[in-house]
Amino acid sequence: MELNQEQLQHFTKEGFLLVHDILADSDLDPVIQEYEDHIDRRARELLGQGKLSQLYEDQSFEHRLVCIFRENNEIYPELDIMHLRGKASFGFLRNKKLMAIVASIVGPEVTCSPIQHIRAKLPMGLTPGGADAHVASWHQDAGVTWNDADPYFILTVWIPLVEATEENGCLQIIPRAHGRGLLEHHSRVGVGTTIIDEEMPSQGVLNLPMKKGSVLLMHKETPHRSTTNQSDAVRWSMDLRYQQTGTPTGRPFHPSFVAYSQSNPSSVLEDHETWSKMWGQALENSVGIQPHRWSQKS
Ligand SMILES: O=C(O)CCC(=O)C(=O)O
Ligand SMILES: [Fe+2]
Repeated sequence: MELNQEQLQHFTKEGFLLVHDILADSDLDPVIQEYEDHIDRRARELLGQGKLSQLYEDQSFEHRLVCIFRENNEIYPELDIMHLRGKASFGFLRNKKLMAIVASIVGPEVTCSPIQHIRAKLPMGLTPGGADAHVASWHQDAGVTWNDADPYFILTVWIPLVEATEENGCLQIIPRAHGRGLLEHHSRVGVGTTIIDEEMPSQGVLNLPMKKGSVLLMHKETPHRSTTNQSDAVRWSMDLRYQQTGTPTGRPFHPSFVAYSQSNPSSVLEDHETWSKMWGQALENSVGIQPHRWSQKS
């Protein structure tokens, strides 16, 4: 379903659009299953190695990881799109319903940016090392690319895999704060890339609790953040970025690919193995490259 005029106007004016109930369980559950399968496989390994006391098989998607991590959290760094590189996740990046709404904003030639994540946002205090990369302080997504992408539009798509609530750390955004370009950010150890105090827009903050099946579209200049997960379950979500084919992603050292094309459908990358290999090689070759432009201060 393409976006209608009213929805497009809302996006242009507000810098975001919440599309309710657009994805069905059949769109999202293969991705969830892929993560459940990986967690199950790794739990069995940990059990075999004496690092886990039980499998917690009867626990839900939101709770099983919490039970496992209370004992051992070594699988935490594996849980993201570029690390797991699963077939269902790759397929979802080209999901037909998603491509229809994305193309409504980006245009008919769509590239999937490598700035893509699945986030298992843990209950506060459970992350290895204490700090949580999924608790994002105020930033624009324009602030996490290199400057080659600055002149170009990039669309962020944020998708909950379970209900996102204020309690478990849903997104908060500042509407109508886009259109002023990139604000000055800095990068702080343990906090991440953040808009400097002097540049923070003064408009009101909007909390965005979301149900599974809804999708948030966001302009790359819209300031947003998410707070800690105060619940006892994992807030699973996905955040993807799309842009017009041919424009730089701001992450030249990571692989992008054509996800949708009206003029040349055969240019769409459908081969899972090729995509997985591109990521594997890029991760090996990009060790030590700083993905953001702001140098880190302590
Ligand atoms: O998922 C979160 O809590 C923050 C994610 C974020 O900043 C983004 O998707 O751009
Ligand atoms: Fe972000």
